[in-house]
Amino acid sequence: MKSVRQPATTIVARASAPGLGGVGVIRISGSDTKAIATALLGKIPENRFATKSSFIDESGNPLDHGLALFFLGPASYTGEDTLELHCHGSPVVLDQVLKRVLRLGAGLARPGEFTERAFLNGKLDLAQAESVADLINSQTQAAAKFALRSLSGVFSKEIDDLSRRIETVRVLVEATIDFSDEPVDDLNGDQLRLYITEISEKIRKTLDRSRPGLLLSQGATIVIAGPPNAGKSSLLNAFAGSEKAIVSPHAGTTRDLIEAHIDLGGIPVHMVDTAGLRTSDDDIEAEGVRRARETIEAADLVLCVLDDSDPASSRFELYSEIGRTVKQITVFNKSDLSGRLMGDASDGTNAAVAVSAKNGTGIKQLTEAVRMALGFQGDDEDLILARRRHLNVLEKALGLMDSASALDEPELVAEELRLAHRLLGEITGVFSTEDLLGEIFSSFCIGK
Ligand SMILES: Nc1nc2c(ncn2[C@@H]2O[C@H](COP(=O)(O)OP(=O)(O)O)[C@@H](O)[C@H]2O)c(=O)[nH]1
Ligand SMILES: [Mg+2]
Repeated sequence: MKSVRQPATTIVARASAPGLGGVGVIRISGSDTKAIATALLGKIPENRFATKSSFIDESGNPLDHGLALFFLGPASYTGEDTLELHCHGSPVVLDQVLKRVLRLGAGLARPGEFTERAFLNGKLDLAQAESVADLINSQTQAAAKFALRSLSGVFSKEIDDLSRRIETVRVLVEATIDFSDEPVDDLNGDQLRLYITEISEKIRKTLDRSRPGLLLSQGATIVIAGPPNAGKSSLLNAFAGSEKAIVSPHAGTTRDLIEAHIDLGGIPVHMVDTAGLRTSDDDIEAEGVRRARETIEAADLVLCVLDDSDPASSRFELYSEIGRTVKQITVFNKSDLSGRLMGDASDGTNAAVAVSAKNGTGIKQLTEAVRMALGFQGDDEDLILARRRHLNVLEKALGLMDSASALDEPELVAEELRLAHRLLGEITGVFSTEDLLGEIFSSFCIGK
C-alpha cells in the first residue's frame, strides 16, 4: 500500500545549492502552479519551452529576470504541474522570489518532497527514488555510475523479476492446497524444491552484487593499525597523496586519530591512521592506543602494518593485541629495506602485500587487495548500489526461501513464499509504510 498522506498542496523550494552561483533555481510543484505562474510571470509559459521572463512582485516591479520552465502534469518530475524559475544565483534574489511564491500560497517543501510526490504519483518506484539521493550524494565516479543505473530501473527490474518468480511458485503451491483432494499433475515436491532453490540462488547472486555496492554508496572505513614505527602514518600519507600525518623515527608520534577521505579505486574510503599498539606509561599515548582499539572495532577492514626490516615488528599479531579476529590485510612495509619482493605476499590463508610507504611502491597492489577484501572483483560492471535496507530485505527473503525449501506442508511453504514476496515489494515500494517513506525522504536535500 502506498502512503495516504494529505492531499498535495503546492510546494516550493530552492533547488540549487546554497551560496552564490551563476544561476539559482527555484522549483514549484502542485495544483496552484498555474495560478502562481500567472501572478508571478504574467502568464503561464508554454509547456516545456524555456521562456525568458520577468519575475514580478505584488506591485508589478521585477524581482529578477530569468528563464521559466513549465511542465504540465502528469508529464513532469513529480507528476504534477511544475514550474522551474532560473534566477540570477544571488541568495538575496532567490530569497525574494521564494518569499513571493510563499505569499502566493505555496508551502515550503520538506526535504525530498518533490521526489516523494514523484513516487506517490507512480513516476518512479522507491528504489529509484532512493537512487536519486544516492546520485546526488555520490562521492566517486563509480558510485555515481551505479546510482544512475539504479535510477534507470535496472535494480528494480531485477527485484520485480524475483517477485514474479516467487509469485508463480506461490500460485502453484496454493493450488495444491485448494485442490488437495485432487491430484495436482504438474507439481511434485522435488520440482517445487527445485523452483525454490533456483530463486534462492538468484537472490544470493543479487546479494553478492549488492554488498560491495553498499560500500560504494556509504563508503568503507579502513583503519591503519600495527606496532609503533612500522610506517602507518607514512602509509596514510602515501594513500592520501599529501602529508596528512606527522612521520617521525620516534615511536609514539601519532596519538590522535588522523583521518583522510580518499577515492580508493572507485570506493569512497574513510581511512584512519592510529597510534601504534603498545602498552605505554604516557597518559596521552595510552589514550591514543585506547582510541585506536575502539576504531579498529568499527572498521570494515584493518591494514595491519609491520616493519618488515625489524624482526620484532614482524612478530606482531593484531589478534593477540585486540583479542579477536578482524578482517585484515597484513602490510609488510619498508620492503625497500627488507628486500622482500613488492606486491602480493599472501600465503594462501592470509592476505598480505609488501610495500614501501616511503617510495610508494606496492601501493597499487595493496589497493587491489583492499578492493578484493571488500568484496569487489575485476571490473565489477554489474554491481548494485544497494542500501542497508535493501540488503536486510534480501537477506530475510533468502532466509524465508531457504526455510520454504526445507518444509513439506504446502500451507507452511505458501506462507514463507507469501512473506518473501511481500518483503521484496518493500524494496520497490509496492508495500511501504508511512514510517519507511518518512525515513527515506527525510534524508534527501531540500528542493529534490
Ligand atoms: N625505509 C623506509 N622507511 C620508512 C618506510 N615507511 C616509513 N619509514 C620510516 O619509518 C619511521 C616511522 O614512520 P611512521 O610513518 O611515522 O610510522 P608509524 O609510527 O607507524 O606511524 C619514519 O622514520 C619513516 O620515515 C618505508 O617504506 N621505508
Ligand atoms: Mg604514526
